[in-house]
Amino acid sequence: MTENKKRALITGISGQDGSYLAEYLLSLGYEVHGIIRRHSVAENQTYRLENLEDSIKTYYGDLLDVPSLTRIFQEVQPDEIYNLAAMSHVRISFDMPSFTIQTNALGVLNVLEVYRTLAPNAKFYQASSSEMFGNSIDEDGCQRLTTPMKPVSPYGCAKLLGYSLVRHYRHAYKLHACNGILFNHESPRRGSNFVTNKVVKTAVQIKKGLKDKLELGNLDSYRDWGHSKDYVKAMHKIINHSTADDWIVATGVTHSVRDLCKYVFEKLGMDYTDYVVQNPQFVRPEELKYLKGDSVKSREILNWKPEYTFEMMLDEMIDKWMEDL
Ligand code: G4F
Repeated sequence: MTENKKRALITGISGQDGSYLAEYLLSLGYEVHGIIRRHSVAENQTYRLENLEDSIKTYYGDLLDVPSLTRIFQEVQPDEIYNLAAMSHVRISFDMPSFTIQTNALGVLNVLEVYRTLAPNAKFYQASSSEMFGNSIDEDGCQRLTTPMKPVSPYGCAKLLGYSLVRHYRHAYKLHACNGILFNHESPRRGSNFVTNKVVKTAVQIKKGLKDKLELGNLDSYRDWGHSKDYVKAMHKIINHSTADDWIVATGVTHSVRDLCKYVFEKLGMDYTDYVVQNPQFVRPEELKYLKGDSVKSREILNWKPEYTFEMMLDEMIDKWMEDL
């Protein structure tokens, strides 16, 4: 690794966003370092990074293990820190509330403290989430920076504390610490227990005669779904804006889970109503019903806009599963 390149440190580099962000930063000439957690099946922690093995440097660490963060920060001396590591599954956060709060809230505090003490001149990006809004909706049907945040899951509560800590550290210690409030974003690299990839994968399995039904929870919740590749570009614009601030990243278009099923099954020449059944196991104790983000500030000031539509993104995911299965 060379001396004069900008150094980026990505926590959660092995995730969907981490892997796309690493690729994007490499394409911009960055030196990319990333933190991965130990997993009992070694391949599972790096399969999204297979093509990047020779181009990035990874370190074992964890947001809850401050000595590991200290060691990594001392070694990397990052210019930009992207804190993407999290327990990212909302329904599972009801099963593991304590772990979720520790990782997604206390973990942010840990990384902020190490940042403040060891790399205060670096820029910091926090992966904040539209799940923080809960069921607050402005009169025009959108969520924006001024919409009250009233989370309805352990995941959302933890993310709200992380978001608040980033704002606090920015103001108290004059750090360049930013929040990107990202609405749902998907891709062929999405875990197959999130609804988009679960629907696409199972529909393809049904099409190929490998399964006969798709079990889902709530079909009537709405989400503003974008593509992860577009959203990692927004992260880079956010951290590099002249002033540290909070930003919404969203498409401004919303669809229900039912719309998603309808599109995917129709694309494969099937009728979703013949295959989709409800299983209470996938219904949440409290549901966030409707998301539609107003990202006008990011579009006007950062000059960011998504390239993928909902349909283009799903087509890409369908193609991937048609090839893989
Ligand atoms: O795909 P999901 O699990 O995503 P969710 O809960 O909206 O969270 C995602 O977006 C957040 C941003 O708002 C991120 F912060 C978070 O990390 C994550 O990326 O569920 C989407 C919708 C929900 O309403 C859920 O109830 O789909 C509904 N759904 C219906 N059946 C299901 C299922 N979700 C999953 N995962 N599995 C189902 O069987």
